This record gives sequence, structure tokens and C-alpha cells, in this order.
Amino acid sequence: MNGRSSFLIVANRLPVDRSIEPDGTASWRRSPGGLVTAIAPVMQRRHGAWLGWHGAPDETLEPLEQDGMNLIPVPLSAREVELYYEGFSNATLWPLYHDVVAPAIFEREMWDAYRAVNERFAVAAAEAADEGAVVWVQDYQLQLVPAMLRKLRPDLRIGFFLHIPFPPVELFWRLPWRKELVEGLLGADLVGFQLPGGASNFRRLCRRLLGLPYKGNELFLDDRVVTTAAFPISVDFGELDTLVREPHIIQRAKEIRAELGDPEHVLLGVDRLDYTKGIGQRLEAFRELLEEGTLAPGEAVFVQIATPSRERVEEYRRLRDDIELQVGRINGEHSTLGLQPVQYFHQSYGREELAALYLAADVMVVTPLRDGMNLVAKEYVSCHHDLSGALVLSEFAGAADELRQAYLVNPYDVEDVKRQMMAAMRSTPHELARRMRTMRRRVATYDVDRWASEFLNALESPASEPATSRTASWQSD
Ligand code: GDG
Repeated sequence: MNGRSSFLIVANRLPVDRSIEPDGTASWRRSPGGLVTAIAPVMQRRHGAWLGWHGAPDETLEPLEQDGMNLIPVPLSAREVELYYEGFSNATLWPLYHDVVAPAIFEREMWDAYRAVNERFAVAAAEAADEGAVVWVQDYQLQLVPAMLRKLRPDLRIGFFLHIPFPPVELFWRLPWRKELVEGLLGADLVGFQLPGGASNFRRLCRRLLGLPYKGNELFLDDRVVTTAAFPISVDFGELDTLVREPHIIQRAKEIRAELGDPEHVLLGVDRLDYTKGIGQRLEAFRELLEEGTLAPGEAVFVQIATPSRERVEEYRRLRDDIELQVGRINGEHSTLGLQPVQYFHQSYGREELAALYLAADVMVVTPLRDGMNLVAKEYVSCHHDLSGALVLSEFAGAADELRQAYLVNPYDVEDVKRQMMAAMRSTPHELARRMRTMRRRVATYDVDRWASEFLNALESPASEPATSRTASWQSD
């Protein structure tokens, strides 16, 4: 054993959070998330390692082992967190890739930090990977890593998965560093997207920007082939389905409804507090329903969990103020003594409490303006084995491609959101069951395990011949 791994995950964050105990000692806890659950078995089978930042700036840590996973911390300085993470990743790429629902900032200093941090991840991955290892790079923070890593270690099999949407050519074109980013991704053997639309945006971009030919899913470089395809991510259906059958979760769901005053309808939103999630749009629809009297006072309660997120980015601070003002206004105008129509929580919850909330909710309201997939929608569906409950889902969430039986809405159309929220509330149990059954079948079949194994199978299957040895007719669209 040379201490190197034959399977490596490279992600911005390690799948653990460090907490400091009362006596001052530090301990690590596995952070909840489908990605870890899905690939933990692969990790154990293949002597896998996970490379990522540990979350504390200006601190260098030694590799550690946790739950049978080898974790390799990559250090970031406070300034790098500001420029690479909060800056280029979350103030440039995030809004640009989400249809510019907030303005994107273009700053050279942020780009320089992004490149430098990507280089550090690539060097660390090159050192940790065994001969011929499979390396799976995750998400928009690390788009330069595939090419940097290939340069250092041409023997590796490199995959990349983008968790957020890949934008249309016209939007991506604005990036002053568009060529570098695309070339970075092309270092991978397989570039995976949530939806076929993202993959096709990427292929078109490669043709326009670099003149690369492609056919079907394959892009032809001079000396190799890059496969591009959609792998819609999913959730651990089995785990949630089992959890919500536990008596203490059922009991907690009942308590939640009672604490809310046992209204006829409990509506629920669960999101990171992010401007892409359309939280304001759904609250406005709810406000109008109360205002017009379509909903009687006390008939419905809207529970909105808004998990704190990226709080040092200006746009997120503004969003928090806006949402809290909006909640205050609705409650100011429509509360009665002891009863507030919107219950807003700027907190994060444990997995079990979240499951109980899903179980307690009659209508799950998921209205992003743009979302790669949206796991919350799939989690809600996984929790409703009794086939109760309705999902109101934005057409602009990746999940809408699979969950066609949801009450689909255009979040920009407040009348549409109102109409579908009411349709969900007024629906019959039979109709709800019909919709829920089909959605559950889909999520149960395409769960997160299937997502990870389909990606890894595609990554490890042999590629086609490169451009130089082909005389194919190239596709144009
Ligand atoms: C990105 C893409 C894509 C939320 N609050 C709490 C909590 N959560 C969990 C949810 C869910 C996850 O966080 C959020 O996932 P989403 O998919 O909804 O959204 P993003 O964070 O934007 O994720 C997205 C995803 O990557 C995966 O590829 O689907 O499109 O934007 O699992 O349950 N979990 C706990 N407490 C909370 O308070 N425990």
C-alpha cells in the first residue's frame, strides 16, 4: 500500500463538520447529505479518499479518517474564502449559471484566486491518486481542476459533475474567462449535468468557442473524446421512507400540526436562503390568497424554513432583509391573536425534525426561479408513503423534468402560483394519491445510489476513438 487512493472525490467541502466540545476538544461529525451516503459504499470498497476544504480559514490540518473514509483537508486562507468562494464561485458563477436572477460580478482578483485555489486542489489530488485511479470532481467551484489534474496525471480517469444548471451560450459568453473555464472542464473524460439541456448547452458552447466537433454525447478533441451527459441527482429514498415510518417521527409530525394550531392546510417551504429559490414569490402568492379572502383566516399556515447561507455575500444579506420584511408585513396584516399565518425560521434543523416537517405538511411549495435539481422536492415525495400530500413545483427546477405529476408552476406568474396552491389544497385524496404514487415510483427507482452508479459506470466504460482517427459526419444544431 502506497497510501494513495484508487478512488477520489474532489469537492469544495469535506463531508464533515468540526464542532468544538465544551472542554475545548475538536471533533468531526459527518455532514448530512445524499452525496456522501451514495458514495460512502464505493469509498469503502475502493480505499477511497475525499479531498476538500474543512471549513476553517487559515488552518492547515493533517489527513484524517472518519467513518471509514480518508479525508484530505485542503487549506484556504481567509482572503481566499472571500475571493474564490464568496467571490468568484458565489458572486460570479452562481448568479450567471442561474440565468442571472441576480447580477453577476466580474472581478479579476476573484478570478485569480479561483485559479490559484483550483490549482491547489489539482496538485493535492495528483498527490493522493494512485496509478490509474478514478477521480470524481464536484461542482462549479472546481471547474478548472479536470484540465489541471490531467496535465499533472494523464494516467487518471477523470469525471466532473455540475450540480447547478449549465447556462445557455449567450449567458456564458459574458464571462471574461470563458475559454479557460471550458478548457478546464474538457480535462475530464466525462462531464455530467443534471439535465440533457445543460449537456447540450455545453456542447454547443464548445463548438462555438473552440470549434470542437461533436456527435451525440461525444465531443472530439484532437487526441481524446470527452463524453457529456445528464445524470439527474436524487435522494436516499429508502432511508427517508424508513425514517418516516418510525413512531417517534409520526408522533413529532402530529405535534408539529398541533403546535401550528391544527389548521386545515399546512404549507411548507424548505430552502437555503438563496435568491434563486423564489421564496419571495411563493410568499407573495400566499399573501394575495389571504388578502382576497380566497383563504379564510386560520385556514392555512405557511411554514418557511430558510436555512442560513452565504451570509457574507452582499446579495444574500439583502435577500434576508427583504424576506423578513415581507414575512413581517403578512403577519402584521393577517395574524389574529395567537395565530400567525406565516411561521418563518432562519435556522437549520436536524434530519429527523426535517422529516417530521415533511410528513406534517399537506402542501410542499418549491418555487425556484432556477434550480439544478432541487432535492427538497424529492425528499418530500420520499416521505409520503401513505400517498397523502401535494407538491407545488416550479417548472424551472430540474426536478420538474421527472416529477411531472406535481402541481407545476411558473414562479414568475403569481396568479399561476396561487391557482396551483389552491388546486393542491382543494384536491381530493384520490387525486393526490394518483399523483404521489407516480412520483414516488420515479424517486424510488432513480435514487441517489442509481445516480452515483450510473455516473461511475459511464466514467469507467471505454471511450470512443479521438477526432484524428475518425471520419464521422459532425452534428450541428
Ligand atoms: C445544489 C443545487 C441540487 C435544507 N435545510 C436543511 C437541510 N436542508 C437540505 C435539504 C436538501 C439540501 O439541504 C438542499 O438541496 P437542494 O437540492 O434543495 O438545494 P441546493 O443546496 O441549492 O443544492 C440543487 C443540489 O445541489 C444537489 O445536486 O439539487 O439544484 O442548487 O437535502 O434537505 N438539511 C437539514 N437541516 C436543514 O435545516 N438537515
